Amino acid sequence: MQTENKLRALREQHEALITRKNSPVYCGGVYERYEHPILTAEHAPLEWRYDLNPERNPMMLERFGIHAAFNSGAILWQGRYLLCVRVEAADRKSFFAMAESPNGRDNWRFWPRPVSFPEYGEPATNVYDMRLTAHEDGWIYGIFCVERPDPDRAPGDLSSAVAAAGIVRTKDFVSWERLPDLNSRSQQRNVVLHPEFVNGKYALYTRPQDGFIDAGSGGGIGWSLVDDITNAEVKEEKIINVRHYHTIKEVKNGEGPAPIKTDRGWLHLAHGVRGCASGLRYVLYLYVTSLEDPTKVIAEPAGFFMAPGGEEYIGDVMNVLFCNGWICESDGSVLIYYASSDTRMHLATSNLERLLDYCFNTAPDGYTTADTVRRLNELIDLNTKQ
Ligand code: M1P
Repeated sequence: MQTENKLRALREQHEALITRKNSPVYCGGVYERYEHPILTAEHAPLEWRYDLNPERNPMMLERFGIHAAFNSGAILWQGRYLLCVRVEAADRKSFFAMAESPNGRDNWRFWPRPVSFPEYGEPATNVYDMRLTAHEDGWIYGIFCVERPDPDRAPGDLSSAVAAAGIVRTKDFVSWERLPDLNSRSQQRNVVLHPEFVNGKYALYTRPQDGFIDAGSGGGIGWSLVDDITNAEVKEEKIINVRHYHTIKEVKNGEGPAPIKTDRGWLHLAHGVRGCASGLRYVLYLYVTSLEDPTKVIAEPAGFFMAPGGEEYIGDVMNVLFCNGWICESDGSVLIYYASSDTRMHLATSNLERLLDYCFNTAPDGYTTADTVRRLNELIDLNTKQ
């Protein structure tokens, strides 16, 4: 009886969490943040965490620890709002799981089983951060980071790893075809497929890096054209969004979700990283590239678009906002699914009109205090003359 009561309480708490009301909160006008996280480790189905049989588990104890639900790819597919969530188990391994909401805003529920697809080559130690792209070739692609131990690590070094881009494709999010990993001279993370062919080729946003953590000489977000996605190779790589000293992206940056096509250009969301006394700080920023030449940045406001706030600072890896999924609805509403501190998922909402206004009417970085003060005085002048 006691076991049954515990089980009933668990089910009620879980349902209450999933169906909790969540509302947008004003944050200065460019976007709204939703009050509560939209997905957390506690949203994981009870069937994943407990043996629900009272005889086998009379104390109703957890049997499988789920630690975090974060960095999710997103897509609006056949009217269905889907996230491909990075779920992290207590053993530090990440896996992918689909979650669905009736409206893209609340009531997110995981599908009953995690995503599974074949390995490619040496089995991965860890996989994470899938970007979903509905490509004009008719497939939905998922590109994600594949982590394996560094074969050249020094004896006793148990942390050196190699990051590569894994590629899968699907038409239903249930069966996934695994393609060969992206062949690249450098390590790669944050690789994203552009949704359209460019000059008849697949186009990838890349992030070349010298080491597993260190972007090093990799100057920023790269761009590479690929002849055959079933055998993808980075032959030439052009840096299209550069890092810069004393900015929000001086240590590294990375493309977020696939860009959204608008009549004023391709709208991009990316993350920028800087170092400080408390470690690395990850913030989100926006930029726009030209429709005629998607490698040309035509707008990029100075500084961050979103940075950690309140409880978002706290988590497994502190001071991190990361986004690899957004959805643009037919009326131009934009749903930004971002994660905080490698722990939980949140939602911010905006629309194309506001995001493009922000991009084109916020001055770019001038890289000096003098320029920042000049821009501020310009605004004060405008307001004083009114
Ligand atoms: O811990 C912060 C992020 O670190 C990595 O991102 P990047 O390669 O851009 O530094 C990834 O591991 C990411 O998943 C994580 O959120």
